Amino acid sequence: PQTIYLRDYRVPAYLVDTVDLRFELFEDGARVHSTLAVRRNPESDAGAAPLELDGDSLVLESVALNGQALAEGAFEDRGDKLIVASVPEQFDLTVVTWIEPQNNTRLEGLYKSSGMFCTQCEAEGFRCITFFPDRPDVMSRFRTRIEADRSAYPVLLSNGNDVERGELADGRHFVTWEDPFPKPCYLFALVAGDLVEKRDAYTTGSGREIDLRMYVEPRNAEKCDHAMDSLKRSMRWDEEVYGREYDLDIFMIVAVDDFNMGAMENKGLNIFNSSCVLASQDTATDLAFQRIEAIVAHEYFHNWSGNRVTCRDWFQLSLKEGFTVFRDSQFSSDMGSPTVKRIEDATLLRTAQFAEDGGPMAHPVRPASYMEISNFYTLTIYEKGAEVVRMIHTLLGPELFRKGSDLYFQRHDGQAVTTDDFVKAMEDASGRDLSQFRLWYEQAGTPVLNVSDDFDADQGVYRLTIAQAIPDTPGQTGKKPQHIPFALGLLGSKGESLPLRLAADQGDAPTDRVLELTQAEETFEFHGLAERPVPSLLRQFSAPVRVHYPWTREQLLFLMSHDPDGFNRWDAGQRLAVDVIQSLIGTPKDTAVDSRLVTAYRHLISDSSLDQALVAKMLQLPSEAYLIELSDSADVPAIHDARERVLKHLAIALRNELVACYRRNLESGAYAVTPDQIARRSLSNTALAWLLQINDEEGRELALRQFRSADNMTDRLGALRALVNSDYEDDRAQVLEAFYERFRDDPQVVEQWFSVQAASDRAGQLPQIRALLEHSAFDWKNPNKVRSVIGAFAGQNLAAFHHPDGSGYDFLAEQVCRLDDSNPQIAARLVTPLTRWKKFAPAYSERMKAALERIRDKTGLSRDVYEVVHKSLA
Ligand code: B3K
Ligand code: ZN
Repeated sequence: PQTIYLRDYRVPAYLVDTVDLRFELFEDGARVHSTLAVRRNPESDAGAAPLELDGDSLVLESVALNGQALAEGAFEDRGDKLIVASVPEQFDLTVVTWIEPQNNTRLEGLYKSSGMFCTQCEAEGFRCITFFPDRPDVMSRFRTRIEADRSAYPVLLSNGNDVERGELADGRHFVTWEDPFPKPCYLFALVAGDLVEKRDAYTTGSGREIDLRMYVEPRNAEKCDHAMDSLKRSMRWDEEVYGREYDLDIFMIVAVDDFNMGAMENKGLNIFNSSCVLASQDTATDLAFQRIEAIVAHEYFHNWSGNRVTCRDWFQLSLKEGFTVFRDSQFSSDMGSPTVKRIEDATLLRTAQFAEDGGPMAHPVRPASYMEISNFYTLTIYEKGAEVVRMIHTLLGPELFRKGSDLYFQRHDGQAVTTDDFVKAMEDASGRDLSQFRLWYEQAGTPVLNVSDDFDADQGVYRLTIAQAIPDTPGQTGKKPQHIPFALGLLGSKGESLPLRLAADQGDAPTDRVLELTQAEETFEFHGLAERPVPSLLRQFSAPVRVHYPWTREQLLFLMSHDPDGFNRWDAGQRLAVDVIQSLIGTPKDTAVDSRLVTAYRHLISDSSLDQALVAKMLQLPSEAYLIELSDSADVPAIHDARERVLKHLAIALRNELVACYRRNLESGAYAVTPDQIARRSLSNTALAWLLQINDEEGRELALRQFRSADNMTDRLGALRALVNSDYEDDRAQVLEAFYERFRDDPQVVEQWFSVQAASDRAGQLPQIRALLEHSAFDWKNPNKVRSVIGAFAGQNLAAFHHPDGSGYDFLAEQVCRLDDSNPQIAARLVTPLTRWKKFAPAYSERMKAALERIRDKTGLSRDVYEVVHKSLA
């Protein structure tokens, strides 16, 4: 496969002003008639170059120029390109293609999912529908006529407004849609199916009435309310916080079961993975409710950050994704608990994005090259990209940031632009110089900050020295220092916040401030201190960096209970737990666990005056994945064992407190997804899980009772998970069986049922995983099922996946090869755990590498998997 480079970017030679589509949908295929109004791009120096259109898996039926059929020889069909050698300056091109949506297992372009037709065009799926200049800087107005059998496909949808509908012969009908906004073809969407419609309405700030519609399969009709409410909250929030109103008269959401990712922001017609939009108290967990709210918001926010202003090319993907993730995280933060949201974002970043940034696929937020763009929908583009925008927000402050986003939207409305245009708007609006800051887009790798300090008691001066270094990543060495906002505070011995008085300060000094790091090493002096303070570093995780500072356990315990910054309280607890667990790795079973950890957790569990949402987070021990990420030569079974020993030690020591905590947080009153109730359920389910880790009989009874009587999925699944992860084998079998029987007709719940088992070290050993793949509810064609078994096993059941005999690796390699033929995007995603082979102790890494080599040697490897595997082995 070819590598595409950013430096080779050229403006398109031809533009397409309008696209007129006619889809004839049948059971054995679809005929697509496409008429493009094409003209030479005045900004291109390509002159009278041949017209080149992209294509993929198309059967070309005819080509006509200005209505005249082109003779053989006047055009060339190379499969991936349709080339018309000589074209006038301006013309209409009509292309007719035949495609087979019913056989499309890649789920790119037009395909069928549980009987309905749907599309996924980002990034390069439109070329699987018809020949077209499939690149985001070609923006066109689309008119789409869909024809299909009326009884099988009563609902026919596309972007924009429905302008015409009518009957056709043979029981067929048609609907024509018109989207007044020019858009890149990756935002095109079509849906045809037998769907129920849920309607609602929203009145914008300027008084426009918007029709809100959700389309779902009839069995899901009762699972739409939460998404609809989330949508309305998102629309209001984007007006209030960004001054952005919705622009079309209709906003539609469709749920489909077979979908490669979470959802897609097609203009006016968002398409969602069912699991990211459908919810009811009985079937969705708190986590799912929150996820749905965030994804609905994310896709809605794309209407401005992505659709109205889009990307010039796919190297700029983070322009829309980083910014939109930042926007949705601000939204979630405003809707729930800001500290908890920040903890969740930082956890994802530190666990998974840092791992990506330290692995063979590391790439900058704005990559310089790729082979397959689908492989670049990554945590770096999305989450680190969002952190980069967040740092701009921190550096500018909310007012100037808003000025910057207003300028960005106003300046670039209707355009396809670059991340640099975004930064420029922020600079122009604020007057700040962000030239060094731009390195965040160009340099890959996670900066490491080494912090040291000393206290000059005579002068009352506390010196903080911060050195930054960015590790080498594939193709990038010798990196320059970056511009890093570093938030901090200093605490006195009673836990009071001390003034942060720099030498230049006059008047009152703040107790919380943001230092701006720009040098490889710099020292900050804080004056007027009577005693050596305890530093609270990188508050709110103000930059996506690693911080090393020689904290003592005493200092961490102190910060855990005194830091006014909730995020850093949590962080101190995590660092302490990491330190304790790490010190136990490879030690004899009876090695003592630091009793101070028990005391600290006892305090957390028992003191109900603490912020319970924060406590719920603080009680989660650092995950195995995070512990692996922190080590250089990971021995996973040893990490697993050390972590489990700490957990069991805490559970035994705090057994009575756990029971009390469980009872105190038992829900009373009607179920609601509020921060308070979420925290209560999280606490009671954590208590339950811990009690079952130590085979506590009372815990077992509580779990069984909760499983039977729960009125919501969070508690039902919490009990199920606790029992599945326990040694009570009979109970495990019984609750799994009962759960399945009750929910077997609900795919979203069955996915949960699969993943609870696949992620469990008790229920998810390899033979059991293989049995799950044979289960009648498993479906190789459904990405959610694949993720819930294979993805959960390799990504969450780490001790089983990293079995010393290498069987977990072989298993994954086998499944990747199997999926590569049908769905390369999903196959390439599944490879990820193996790509990290260098992180593991030699006995493991050698076997992981061998598994990668087996994938590499498969014949007919897709470009997607090829890129990931070859880069990992390089
Ligand atoms: N923009 C889509 C992702 C498309 C992925 C294509 N492989 C969803 C989102 O980020 O909103
Ligand atoms: Zn997005």
